[in-house]
Amino acid sequence: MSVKINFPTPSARPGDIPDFSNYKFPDPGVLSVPPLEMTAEESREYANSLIRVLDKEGNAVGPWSDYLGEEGLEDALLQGLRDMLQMRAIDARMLNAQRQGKTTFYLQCTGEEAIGCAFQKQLHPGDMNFPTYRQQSLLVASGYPLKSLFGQYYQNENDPLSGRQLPTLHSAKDYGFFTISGNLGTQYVQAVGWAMAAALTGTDNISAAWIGDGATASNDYHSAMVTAAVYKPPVILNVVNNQWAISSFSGIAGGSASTFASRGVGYGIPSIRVDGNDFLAVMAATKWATKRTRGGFGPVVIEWVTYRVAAHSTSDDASAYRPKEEAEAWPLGDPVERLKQHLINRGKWSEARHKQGVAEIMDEVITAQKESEALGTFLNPQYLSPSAIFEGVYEEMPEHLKRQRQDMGA
Ligand SMILES: Cc1ncc(C[n+]2csc(CCOP(=O)(O)OP(=O)(O)O)c2C)c(N)n1
Repeated sequence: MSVKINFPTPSARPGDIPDFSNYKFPDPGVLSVPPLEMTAEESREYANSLIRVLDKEGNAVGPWSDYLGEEGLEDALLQGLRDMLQMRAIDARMLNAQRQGKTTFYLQCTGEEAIGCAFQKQLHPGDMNFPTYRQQSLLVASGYPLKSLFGQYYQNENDPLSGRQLPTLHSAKDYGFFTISGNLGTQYVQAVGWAMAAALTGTDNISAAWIGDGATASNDYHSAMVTAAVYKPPVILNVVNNQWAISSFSGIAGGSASTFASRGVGYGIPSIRVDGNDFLAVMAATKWATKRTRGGFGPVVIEWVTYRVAAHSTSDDASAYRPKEEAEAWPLGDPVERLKQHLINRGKWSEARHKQGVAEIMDEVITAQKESEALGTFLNPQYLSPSAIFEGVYEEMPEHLKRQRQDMGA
């Protein structure tokens, strides 16, 4: 007899038939809406199950559907569909742009659009997201100008950051979008700290921390969780479980042993698990979480269960580590198709209007992209003034930097 060690392996590798038989999802509509003051202990069922609203036919069912109410709902859903389509169009165009050498790097969020698009709409002005590189849908849904979005990807004169960040690492304080960090995990620490400051300074703003399933293995995630559990600041701790962390499946970060939401319970933080491909479920769960957090009931963990359809980034070949057909086999479907079907069932949308909508949105995106490309891309760079490197750090520029700027003649 010898001691043992465990090496987790995914259920399917390239060439295998995709296998999600280990994934047990409850039917839509079975979970109730808990009170805002729910404790961690009381949240166990929510942390192990899955909040779902849309059924297979695209109808909204159950208490979380009722929780959304009817007032303004159809307009919000139509807007949500538009936002998701715009996000998807940007993803498609930027993949091409990177392949053409117009930018160095892009990360698609295809398949995960519902999470950012529905979440953002429940926030108030002054709330702050601490996103990863895969939450650009928060920006899109906040009405961030396409001009600034593309400017950042191409690092041209429309880049609000003047080329000082990697393409895809946006920063947009006025849109509640804290500067993205390339170092995974740090956003959690900062979001918790920001929420503590919001409470200490007497605002009624909340923050939202974002992390991927893989990055929950980072130390920063755990220190942020302890701090949030102890001080109970107004923070929503989001874990986007899209099943893959580049070539590592979610089991490598502990996802086979327990759900990511149930870890929140272990820390003493009430936690819920939600179908991230169900726009209505995302909307309802976020409505509940923002009310709870803003209402002074402390932090909440949300695990969004989804699937990363695209490769990790434009530098990654996903076919090297997972079956090509895995995304299509994802049991919880595609967020755009599901919301589309729901709106058709409501009599608010049709296949023909959808086709037309997709084309119109793609046209808008292409027009904005071309306008941006005229100002320079990595293929035809139009260099920014060197004086830009001196700006944006100090409110009052120190003397020695003023002298350096003069020496550069900038
Ligand atoms: C601290 C740190 N370690 C490693 C990396 C390299 N890295 C970039 S993305 C990534 C995978 C992240 O996966 P996940 O958290 O699941 O998010 P996803 O990309 O799937 O959205 C890794 C390991 C990094 N950027 N920062």
